[in-house]
Amino acid sequence: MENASTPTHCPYCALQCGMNVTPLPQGGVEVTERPDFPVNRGALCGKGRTAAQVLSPAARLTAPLVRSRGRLVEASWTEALDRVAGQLGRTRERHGADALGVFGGGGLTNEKAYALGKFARVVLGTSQIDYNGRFCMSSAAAAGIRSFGLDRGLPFPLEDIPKTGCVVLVGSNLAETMPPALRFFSELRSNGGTLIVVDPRRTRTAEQADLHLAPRPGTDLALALGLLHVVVAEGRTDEAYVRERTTGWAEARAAAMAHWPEYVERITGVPVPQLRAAVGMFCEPEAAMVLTARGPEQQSKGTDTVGAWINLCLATGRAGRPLSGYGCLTGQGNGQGGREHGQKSDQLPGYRKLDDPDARRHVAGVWGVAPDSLPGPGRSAYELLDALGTDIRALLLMGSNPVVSAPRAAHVEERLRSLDFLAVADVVLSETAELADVVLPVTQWAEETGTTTSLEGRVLLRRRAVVPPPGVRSDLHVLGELAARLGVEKGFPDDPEEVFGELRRASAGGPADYSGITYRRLTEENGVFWPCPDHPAGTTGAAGTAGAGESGTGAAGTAGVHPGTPRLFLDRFATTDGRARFAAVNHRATAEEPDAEYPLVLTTGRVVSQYQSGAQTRRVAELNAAAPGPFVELHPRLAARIGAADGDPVAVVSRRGRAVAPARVTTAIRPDTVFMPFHWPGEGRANTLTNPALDPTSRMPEFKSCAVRVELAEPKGRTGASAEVARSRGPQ
Ligand SMILES: Nc1nc2c(c(=O)[nH]1)N[C@H]1C(S)=C(S)[C@@H](COP(=O)(O)OP(=O)(O)OC[C@H]3O[C@@H](n4cnc5c(=O)[nH]c(N)nc54)[C@H](O)[C@@H]3O)O[C@H]1N2
Ligand SMILES: Nc1nc2c(c(=O)[nH]1)N[C@H]1C(S)=C(S)[C@@H](COP(=O)(O)OP(=O)(O)OC[C@H]3O[C@@H](n4cnc5c(=O)[nH]c(N)nc54)[C@H](O)[C@@H]3O)O[C@H]1N2
Ligand code: SF4
Ligand SMILES: [Mo]
Repeated sequence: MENASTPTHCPYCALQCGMNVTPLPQGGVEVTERPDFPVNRGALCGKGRTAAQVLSPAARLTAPLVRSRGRLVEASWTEALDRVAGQLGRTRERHGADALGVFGGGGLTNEKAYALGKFARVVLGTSQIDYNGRFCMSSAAAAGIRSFGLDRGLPFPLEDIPKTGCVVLVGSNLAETMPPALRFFSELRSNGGTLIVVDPRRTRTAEQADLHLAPRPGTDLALALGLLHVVVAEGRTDEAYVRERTTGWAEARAAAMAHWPEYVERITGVPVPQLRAAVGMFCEPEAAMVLTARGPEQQSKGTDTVGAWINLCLATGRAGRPLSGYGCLTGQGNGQGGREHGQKSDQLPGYRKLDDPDARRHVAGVWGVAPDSLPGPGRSAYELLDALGTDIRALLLMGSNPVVSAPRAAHVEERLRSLDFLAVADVVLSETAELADVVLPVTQWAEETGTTTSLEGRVLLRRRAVVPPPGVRSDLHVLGELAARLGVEKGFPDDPEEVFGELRRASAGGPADYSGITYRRLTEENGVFWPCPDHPAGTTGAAGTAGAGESGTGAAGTAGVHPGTPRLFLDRFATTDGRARFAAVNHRATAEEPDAEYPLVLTTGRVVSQYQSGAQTRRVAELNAAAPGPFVELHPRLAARIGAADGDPVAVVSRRGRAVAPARVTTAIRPDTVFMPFHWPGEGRANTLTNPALDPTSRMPEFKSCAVRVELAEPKGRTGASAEVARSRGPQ
């Protein structure tokens, strides 16, 4: 098996493109096309194509590291694991279980996310676990649960997109963030459908659109309310649908009516004729969709903002109907599954709630512990990071690089440094791993088997395709060894299929029910959409999972097993009464509006050739050549005002700190807004500037808007990415 080509999936984003991975006889590993996977049909972006380079021992960690006299030095696995378990145990004795923190990631497989959540609650007994998905799509998840009773990013497969009439893409730059998915939108347009893109920048995605709306960052809520106002004023409400399938319309309608188009134009900068044009394009065809990504979600009002876009779908009868609906384009490789199986602070596997007594009983039963022994909900990701060194004394981190990716990153870095003990499991020496007391080098995607759940809600099997270098162990192995050292001998197997078997049982009967999914099925089918209970379709009435009957996953559907659920909500929503709930929302300002001292808005995001904190992709030469470093996108008028030419180093200053990067002068951005990608550490780190103001429901930080000023930077050398870091203690 391990000399042949193995069909598997990309390690990076939530599209989870299919690819073939082949170890080469002369050494090295090749990634090739895999046309049989319907989502990408063989197409890969540059990151996927070059992913195998990070498997090379030259790019990654191959031995555990422990801190000795201030420096990280190689150690044996026994020494490293003893040290982690010893420190966690001692910290717990001295300060209690909640002094132990655990931080996970949406890139971890379902098996790992499940095991990590179980490890925190059963072995450590701590409530203090959360993960980076909180920084990603948590606002859309919260809004989906509020309106539909269930959060699955896309309630339909991507293949439905070309067949609808109009798609509104809100704050997604998928031409750069999910390039192979652009095909679905080009097909939509060649089928006669239309694409509306809402983005403060004229991105590569916006260039594909029939209509581009460019609101000021942080004003999508007003925009959606304004569009709903026009819908009502023009008599385009679907009254029968609203009556039969929703509740809460009167209040939502009243809120929209208070948002006159002219008022909305003043808030957003989007001209009234464009609002009317958008409503026409959205309402005329038989079916239409709204898809959101990080633009509207990463706001301190992200949940309400997504709620307002869902309202637009509900008022026009465009949810829970064929080829219509609201969806969130989830980002990380396992961004969907990673939010379902218990690494979130308030959650148990199967998307169950930690404070639900029935859920506690069920999962405690599977885990063989008393329900009362399970801790309650803990802090959200930023709040957890902010508590490091005070309430939380020791942290185990798996699958995230917050030194680069967390908001107000210099403060987070300082909090990490103030810990008594930090252990990081990673494949590379990330900027966060550099601060650790123990670094555990782990196996990666192509070296291990495990499942991920794509942005479509499609559970997929990533297969082991190559032999890992000696010296690395799997995350599951690490958790098992730590559990044993902390006195829990059983329940943390190395074998991912065994973990998945337990996850199936733990998820059975929950909203994200995986109990009917097996590794065998996943090797035979191109993924299975959850919910997929362990009995044939139609034999129980799992709330809101209607539509199961018309699955498209093929063979298994006929064999007396549940076929999975590609399309949700067609008969009813997952609420107790089966109706979708309008969200009662009003526009409000961002947490930090521009003022005289900080007159501009900074927004942040991604470029096609780097992934997230860059920990993996900055180790690939071809990607670095394409995207060598940070930059500040600014309008020519703003550039002229501060005297900056294209390429000049400019300083962006916020209340959190100062970052310096070359200017990229372009008319593709609003003159009142600057943009920075967040993939790099050091003086160009965008997150030195960002505001950790949190959404009250989702606890999502406001990555997409903060107040800044921009000035020509002084000659290189004296900047330092942040005053906050300069004040903190040096390396341990
Ligand atoms: N190349 C690459 N691909 C990736 C990733 C990566 O790091 N690199 N990461 C993956 C992950 S985890 C995620 S979450 C996805 C993210 O995928 P996207 O959401 O597409 O990525 P972003 O660039 O963060 O944001 C999208 C757009 O939002 C716009 N925007 C900024 N502020 C606002 C606003 O206030 N309102 C609106 N409407 N738009 C705004 C930005 O200009 C940007 O073009 O990408 C995934 N794919
Ligand atoms: N300013 C700004 N900041 C942002 C965003 C933004 O738009 N603007 N977006 C936010 C979003 S959407 C996200 S998702 C976060 C992501 O930011 P991070 O959480 O930092 O995500 P990654 O950079 O993917 O970090 C994953 C780390 O885990 C390692 N890793 C990969 N696979 C495995 C594995 O299987 N096991 C282990 N143990 N480690 C592994 C990688 O090498 C890497 O070091 O950033 C957020 N930060
Ligand atoms: S689009 Fe996403 S899943 Fe596909 S190859 Fe690129 S990074 Fe990988
Ligand atoms: Mo993300």
